[in-house]
Amino acid sequence: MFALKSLVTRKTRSALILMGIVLSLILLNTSSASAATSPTIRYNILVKTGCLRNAGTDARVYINLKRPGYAVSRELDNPHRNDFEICSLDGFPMEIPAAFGDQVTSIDIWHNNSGSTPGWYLEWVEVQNQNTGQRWRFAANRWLSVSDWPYSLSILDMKPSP
Ligand SMILES: [Ca+2]
Repeated sequence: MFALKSLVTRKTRSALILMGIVLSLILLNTSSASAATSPTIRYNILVKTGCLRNAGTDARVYINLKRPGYAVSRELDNPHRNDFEICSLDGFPMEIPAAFGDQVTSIDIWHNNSGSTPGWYLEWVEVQNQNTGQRWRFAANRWLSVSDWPYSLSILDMKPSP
């Protein structure tokens, strides 16, 4: 009887120790996983290229999303896709630090004038906050080109269209 009791206790004890090891492994794994992923907000950037002759570009295009005191800069590029072709609508998903917040008050957009006929006719940009569903439309309707009016490769501090 005594022998049986001590056997059970020993078994129970080893089972408890094993459970403890498994639990700490799970906890360790969870905490390292959450440390690796800092909080982000998902945005989507929609870009409409105009339908005028030579409106498309193969230049590299960049955007700043801005709110007072904070700007996030990204290149707009879908790898393995020819973006910014004439008349096309291109979407660019992006994750930005949650510290940026939910509101976009203005954007900068520009390109590096690379490739053949890099002049680009931009109709509009729409910034979509995927977390809140909010959207901001930025109307451009102009060339970003060194050879077409207003002879500039950038539009800075664009405000959303009313
Ligand atoms: Ca691309």
